[in-house]
Amino acid sequence: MYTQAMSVGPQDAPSKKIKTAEELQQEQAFEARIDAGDFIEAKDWMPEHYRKTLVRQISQHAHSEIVGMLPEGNWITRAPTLKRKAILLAKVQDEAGHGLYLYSAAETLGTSRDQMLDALHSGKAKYSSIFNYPTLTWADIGVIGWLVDGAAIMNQVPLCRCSYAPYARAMIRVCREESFHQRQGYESLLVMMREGTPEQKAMVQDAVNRWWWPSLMMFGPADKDSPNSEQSIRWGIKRVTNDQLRQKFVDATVPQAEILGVSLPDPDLKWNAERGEHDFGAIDWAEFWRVVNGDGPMNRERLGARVKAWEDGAWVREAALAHARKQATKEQAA
Ligand code: BYC
Repeated sequence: MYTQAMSVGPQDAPSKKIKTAEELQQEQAFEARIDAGDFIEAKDWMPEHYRKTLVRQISQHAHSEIVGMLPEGNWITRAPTLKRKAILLAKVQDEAGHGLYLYSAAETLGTSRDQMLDALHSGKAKYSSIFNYPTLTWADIGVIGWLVDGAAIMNQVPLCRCSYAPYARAMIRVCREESFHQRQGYESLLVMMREGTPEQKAMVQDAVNRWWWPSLMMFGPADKDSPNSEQSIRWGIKRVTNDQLRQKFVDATVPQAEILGVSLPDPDLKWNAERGEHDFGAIDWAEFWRVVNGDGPMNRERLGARVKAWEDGAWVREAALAHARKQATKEQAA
């Protein structure tokens, strides 16, 4: 079993130790496969840094799905109708499923689920900044579907072509479900904006104002400040850069906002005919890093809820283990 550290980043740059001729050959063969557009399977040889980068990204993605259940889960008991409650329940359950596909994909790289969860609970592993903001009103649930799942799809569709095949396969299933998530959010906002009271419309606008900038931050730091992007693009782990995806998201979302009848809270947002895309205002990167580094409005609550769920579930894990041991003893005796 591999026991690599969870946090890999620029500080864990590829090992500087002198490589043997065989290692060099393996590396060249691997790079040639990547250049040829081959997909890498779990049993294939891969550089240690490729493996670590994938464990980092996939496990953080899995953590985001599981932590992402919390802000929306907060509204299940208060959904306004049975229909909305059933949709929200299904969506939140889907997120749990996404987490499970992704933990399984990361496990194929030799890191155990316990190691990944330990890294989350100890604060060593990251999860998406977006889930550290509170869900204050019912309109937040529609806006999360529209903007947060919309940003997630934009980021995740290219991951269906990730060079690591088990991750790519997991992402195909995830993306199918995410597109339902985005549509249900948008549809619920359309109903509020077309049939709602002035107060309900104002509630939607307020939620858009609060979620717009954090949604743009989901794509990660600007390319020039993204330490992992260059190598990840080189290896076909990421197919599109953070800034390119952010731009595509803005361009896709502006016309949707117009149809909804909401404004986006950015006075600098405007169509640039020369570039054929929208210009938009400066992102508050100080806020982004504050939230990523644990000091957002809901970081403590989110992590606290995950740690509590892990501790409260100890008896289930113990019971399952005791049952498995008993079965194994029975089988040995037979
Ligand atoms: N939040 O060099 P960079 C969902 C970190 S869940 C926090 O650009 P990379 C949903 C980054 O990890 C959607 N941290 O990194 C669920 C790195 O730190 P480390 C989640 C962030 O990996 C429930 C450092 O900043 N989606 O859709 O090349 C309900 C430098 O960044 C963030 C995924 O996880 C952030 N926003 O690119 C509803 C997609 N951004 O690790 C919806 C998979 C950056 O070096 N992940 N950091 O310590 C990715 O595509 C890439 O990992 C990222 C970052 C684009 C996020």
